[in-house]
Amino acid sequence: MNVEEIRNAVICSNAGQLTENIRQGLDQGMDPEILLNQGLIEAMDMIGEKFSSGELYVPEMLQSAMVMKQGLNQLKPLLVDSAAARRGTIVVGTVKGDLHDIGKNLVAMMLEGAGFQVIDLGVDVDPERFVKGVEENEAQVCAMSALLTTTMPGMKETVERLKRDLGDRQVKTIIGGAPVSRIYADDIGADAFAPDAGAAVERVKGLIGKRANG
Ligand code: B1M
Repeated sequence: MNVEEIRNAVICSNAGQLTENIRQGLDQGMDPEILLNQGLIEAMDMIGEKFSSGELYVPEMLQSAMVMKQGLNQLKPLLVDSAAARRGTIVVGTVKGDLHDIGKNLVAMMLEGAGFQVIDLGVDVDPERFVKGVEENEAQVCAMSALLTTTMPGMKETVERLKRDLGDRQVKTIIGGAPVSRIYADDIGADAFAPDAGAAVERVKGLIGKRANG
């Protein structure tokens, strides 16, 4: 067993094979963090790139993300002081008044797949709950999704509330969803916009890097 076989099981969405590969890897004495970073996370990076370039579609990506999540659950108890928490914590939610969650779930799964700790606040999240979620979890990034033009103002309100209430904590914000654009993100002072879940992971990596470097 090697990490490539772990990656292949995720890419082929083969849940049974992945469980078996992880079990074998652990039996052989492989480090759980290597299985996570070079196996599961690298596989999701590859899937994210294929999705962004149009080689893969939502159903395949969702299936792989679910299989990856299962592998993550298998490894979680073995990851001493959580590699995910070290990489960064992201609060995710669909904004106030909006119940669409398929895209948001995809973004959350991909972020988790990339090794971040994800706190999913669900749907219909008002600005106060975003602020509370960021504060309570000491998150570095607040990620908001909206699918309705009528709920997009919830993003602006949340960006403003975060700046007002947590000013010196400098939490970064990223927004996305079908009606949302780069221009809108600039207009409301969000730090980043991503058109899809693969791009969201790349933007969040950039935001965390920027934050870490001050
Ligand atoms: Co609704 N709906 N819907 N709907 N629905 C849309 C969005 C709509 C475009 C359909 C249409 O009219 N053509 C339209 C919005 C029009 C507008 O405002 N521009 C619409 C409407 C009007 C409504 C209702 C008002 C209908 C009604 O009741 N009269 C109502 C509103 C309910 C509410 O939220 N308060 C409603 C309800 C629903 C359902 C409950 C039936 C269901 C949602 C089920 C669910 O999510 N659990 C639903 C669905 C399924 C859709 C469509 C058909 C599909 C949305 C979807 O899941 N796409 C949608 C039409 C469409 O998009 N073709 C539509 C797949 C998903 C993977 O894509 O969410 O775009 P998406 O996510 C992408 C990117 O946008 C990005 O990454 C994802 C993929 O990589 N992304 C991010 C998303 N969030 C991100 C965050 C990021 C970064 C990237 O960073 C944080």
